[in-house]
Amino acid sequence: MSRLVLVLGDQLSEGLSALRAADPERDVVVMAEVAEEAGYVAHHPKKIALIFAAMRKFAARLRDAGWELRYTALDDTENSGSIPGELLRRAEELGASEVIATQPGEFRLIAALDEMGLKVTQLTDDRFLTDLDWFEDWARGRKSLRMEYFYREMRKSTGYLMEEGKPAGGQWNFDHDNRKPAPGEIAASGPMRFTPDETVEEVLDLVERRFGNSFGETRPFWFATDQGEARRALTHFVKTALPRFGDYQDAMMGEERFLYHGVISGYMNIGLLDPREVCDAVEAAWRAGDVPINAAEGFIRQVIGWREYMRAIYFREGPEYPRRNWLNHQRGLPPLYWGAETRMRCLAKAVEQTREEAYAHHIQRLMVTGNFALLAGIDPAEVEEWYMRVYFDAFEWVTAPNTVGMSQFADGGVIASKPYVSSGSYIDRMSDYCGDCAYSVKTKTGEGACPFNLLYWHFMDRHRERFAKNPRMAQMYATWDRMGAEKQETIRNEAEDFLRRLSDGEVV
Ligand code: FAD
Ligand code: DLZ
Ligand code: SF4
Repeated sequence: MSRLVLVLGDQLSEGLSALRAADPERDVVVMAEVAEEAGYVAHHPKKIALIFAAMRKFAARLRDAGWELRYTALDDTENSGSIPGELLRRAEELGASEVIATQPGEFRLIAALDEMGLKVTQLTDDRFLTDLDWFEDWARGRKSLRMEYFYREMRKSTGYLMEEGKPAGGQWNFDHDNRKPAPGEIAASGPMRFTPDETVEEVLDLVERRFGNSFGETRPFWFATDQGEARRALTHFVKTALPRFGDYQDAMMGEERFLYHGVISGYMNIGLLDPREVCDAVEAAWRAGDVPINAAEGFIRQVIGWREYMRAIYFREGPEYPRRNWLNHQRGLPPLYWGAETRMRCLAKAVEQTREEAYAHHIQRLMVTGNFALLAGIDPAEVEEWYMRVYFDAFEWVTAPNTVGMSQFADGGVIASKPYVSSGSYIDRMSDYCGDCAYSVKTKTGEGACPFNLLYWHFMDRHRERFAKNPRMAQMYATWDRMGAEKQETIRNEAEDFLRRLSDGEVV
């Protein structure tokens, strides 16, 4: 009797463990565009288009490779609307009683497969480099987990950028060489853009019709939608942007959306690129002398370090992790996150590019939209939902630890050793946003004061009990204490007034 082989929309890899375990002679692959996955959050239309187009092309590839396949398009009249529903329908149609799957990247779907009443084998997703049992052993007994130590283990076990057992360049981490401010101009053309073919056009029409009211522009659409295109995008990145990636990793520019970033996270997360091939390409460019060590190390650290670490934390912490709220932040997400008018140029530009591209780079996510949400005390569950909705690379295994943990400190410090908060001066140093802003970044209180300046101290003050003992924050509390009672009171009052106006829906 044939078995069903489930391939999800973020499992588009020929080497997927479920496909490896199956037999093309007798087993049938099931792929389905379903309302439940497209609707559990109102994803950016570009993300849905990327996934559906890539699913359709991957299905064609599997058929060409000899697999028998049942594909359900979103508009199919028989479509049951969910992954378990489609598996049950196909099981009945084909007389199958067993499903082979690669474990999904979200607890919700793992549980749904377990509970659906067919025998489902969920295999390890070994597209990731970290064995989760190994991570558990590594983590157990440590007082606190820090990415840096995990990363060193990953460097040793993968051998990336290692020379005779030692880190290339004599250091594990070149983070200090990754912090140049925004350059005057950019010497790269941005990510490789692909003209939509017939399949992509069909999907774009479908998405506009079914999801046109969601936040985000569907067109222009230029993402890679198959493995070949994604590989070309990777090669283009390594050649044109990677050499300067290290220097300008943290820089932000109002009119340059991509700077020297890869814009490949979405391709890795849905399986069009394998993290190993990405790191191989980066290491080869460094060995050939085409990119400096701070760029190669900085990039590989993100992929074998942060990306793997975030996933391992998600699975270790469990299904309740995305709902944590250690700081008890309760404010609703302000409409400016959905494009409502704001006078804060940094936020306006980050949200504008998010709406148009379904993309913002790491520092925009962490130090602009994330920083503001944390300072303003927004409910982290609403923040997490926003990130899930708006980015092309958002899947719970990676979005939750980045937002709930790294960005909002809602896990109480599982991921970050201190909250990622800053006043306007950090944004000013790393970007060209402030020059044209209605607020003045140099003004700390009073007329025109940058809201980040006020909110930063308000955050420190209101959470003093939680953070005063953190040695990494002691200096900031000493600065706050030196300000004197009168100045502190002014900051408190002006910050409260700003937060009240924010909650009242005024343009701030
Ligand atoms: P580059 O800057 O070129 O970096 C290279 C690669 O490193 C990325 O492609 C990505 O695969 C990996 N990487 C870098 N940092 C991280 C990280 N912190 N976690 C995981 N992978 C990382 N990344 C996602 O893939 N999906 C998300 O939903 C997501 N949400 C985020 C939310 C917040 C609040 C923050 C602060 C970060 C988030 N990130 C997320 C991490 C990071 O911002 C994106 O991976 C990166 O911006 C993707 O763009 P890029 O490919 O141009 O990355
Ligand atoms: C994100 C997504 C979307 C929008 N649509 C589908 C779909 O129709 N069919 C499918 O198999 N997968 C889809 N996905 C990806 C899943 O949501 C993803 O596999 C889970 O969230 C686990 O990471
Ligand atoms: Fe953002 Fe403040 Fe700079 Fe304006 S002045 S862009 S609000 S940091």
